[in-house]
Amino acid sequence: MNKLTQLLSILCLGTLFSCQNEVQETAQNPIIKSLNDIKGKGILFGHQDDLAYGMQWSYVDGESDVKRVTGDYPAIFGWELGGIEEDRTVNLDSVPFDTMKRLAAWGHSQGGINTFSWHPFSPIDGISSWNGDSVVVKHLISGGSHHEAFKKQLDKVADFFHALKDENGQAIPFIFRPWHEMDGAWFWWGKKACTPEELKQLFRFTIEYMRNVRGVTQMAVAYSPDRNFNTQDEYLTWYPGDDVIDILGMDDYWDFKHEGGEQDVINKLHVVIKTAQAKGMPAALTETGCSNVTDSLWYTQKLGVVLNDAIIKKELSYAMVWRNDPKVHFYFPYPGHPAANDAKAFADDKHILLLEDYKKIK
Ligand code: BMA
Repeated sequence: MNKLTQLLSILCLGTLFSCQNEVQETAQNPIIKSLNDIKGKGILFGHQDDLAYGMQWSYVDGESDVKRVTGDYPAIFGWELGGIEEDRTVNLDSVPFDTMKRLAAWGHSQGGINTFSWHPFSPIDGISSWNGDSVVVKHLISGGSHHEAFKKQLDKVADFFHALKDENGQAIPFIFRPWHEMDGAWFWWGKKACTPEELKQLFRFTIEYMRNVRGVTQMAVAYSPDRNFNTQDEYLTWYPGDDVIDILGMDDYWDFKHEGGEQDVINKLHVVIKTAQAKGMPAALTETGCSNVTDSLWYTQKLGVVLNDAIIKKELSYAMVWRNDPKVHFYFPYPGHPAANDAKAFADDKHILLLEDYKKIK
């Protein structure tokens, strides 16, 4: 090959690769499309571990505390992967990963959307995620002493996602929401134990490794700091980049706890929404709730008030409450609980979409 042909073939290959990249980038995850399409038609309601266990039952196919109280399943099913990186068979909350896989596939087959959080044990010394003073992150990113060990953890998560298939053997699309609440001080990836730069590197590496090295392409990624921001700049302090993030979220339990705090939740969601609009992404209240639903009107008078705000009503795609564990805490009432009627009234609001409502609109 002479020099000119060599140069030409390099140029051709270059064009081929950049075309492939464009194709990959423009092939939109169906979840992102659904979450964008749903805006203004209603807000999808989600519940963590909904299909796995509840207040008087565990691992009964078809059961759900949301269904027991409202007559329908949530449209968003949340799951937790903590423990998978250590090859455990059950997660932090004792949910067997095989069962989780089966239930998530069932939720998908019914038309729902699955979202996965991940609170890993540190690959350095196995301490739990809830160690806000432990310096871990800088050892996991490129050049860090435990970078290779971290990759092995990511491989376990990628293996799980690859095994998440529908009845035809097709990969199930899902939301992945790692490294959340980084603006709080309770996780080893939180603000006390790493810098925004380190967190961004960790986040970027996680997603790039999963997508580019492990081929997990059916994944939409959510960014969800806790509620410690007031401005767009503050909200984006830890943001790893448009190329790795697809959904902009916020977790907020705290603001609901003080008198009039709904307005703070509304103001912060406005910041999330404005940022999401500028980026053409869906916005979500990725985690919220009132522990043990001690306020029997929390659903209509707190969460309902926030979700009925004019801008939020038009622009928010989903809101998810946390899990119902009788031994630890629960966030959705069960039949007979003082908040049950109110939660049903909340769910009956036309703008709040459970699974059947979502399917009719889709
Ligand atoms: C927390 C609590 C814990 C649980 C963890 C991961 O908010 O519910 O009990 O282990 O989430 O699901």
